[in-house]
Amino acid sequence: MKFKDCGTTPLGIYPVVDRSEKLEPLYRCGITTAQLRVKDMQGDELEKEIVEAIKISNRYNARLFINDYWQLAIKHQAYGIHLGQEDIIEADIKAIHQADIRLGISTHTPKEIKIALDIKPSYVAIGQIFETTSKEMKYNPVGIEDLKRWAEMVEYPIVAIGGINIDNIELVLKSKSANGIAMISGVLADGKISKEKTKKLIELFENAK
Ligand code: TZP
Ligand code: MG
Repeated sequence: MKFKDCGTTPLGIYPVVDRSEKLEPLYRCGITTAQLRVKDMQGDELEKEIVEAIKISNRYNARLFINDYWQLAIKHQAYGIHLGQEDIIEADIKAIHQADIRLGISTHTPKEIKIALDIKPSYVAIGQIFETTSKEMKYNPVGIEDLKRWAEMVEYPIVAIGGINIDNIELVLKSKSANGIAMISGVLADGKISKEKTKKLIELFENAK
């Protein structure tokens, strides 16, 4: 059992958003990978949000990963699902595979990387690279040196996440360790998508290729 890959184009700048309405402005800037990470909805409201996000992403041919809600992602044939370490214990990994949906897995330590590799995922996310205020973290920041070292053990695309923004992305790019660079606050200004930041980040990513 091996999960589908994400194609030949690098995942690139990979925004993680809490609402489907944030996706279109990102795609208009040239973003090709995104994640819907909703933490405050349930029931019909949540399902509608997921359906809407998938619909917009399909329109832009973008690679949308649904965080956590793997049953709804299967039901609505999402491009991908993103799960954390606790989630992979509970989720039906086989059902996700059978639905032909890609799977990205979060990791924070070499031990977690090993667990993720056993699942043969579509990508392995490593974080938090730098200090982040967007999520409460159990571990200290990974930093660039460990990102480089750990990346060498992984034969899957790597997504670097956590505390990455316009001011420090060059450090991540210079490490040549990440196929995708995920961020929440890095693409925002006053809680809204910043087109200026997004375009600049894409430019920096493209120039580093
Ligand atoms: N997983 C690891 S760090 C993180 C998540 C969801 C938060 C990333 O947010 P930011 O604002 O890009 O640091
Ligand atoms: Mg989760």
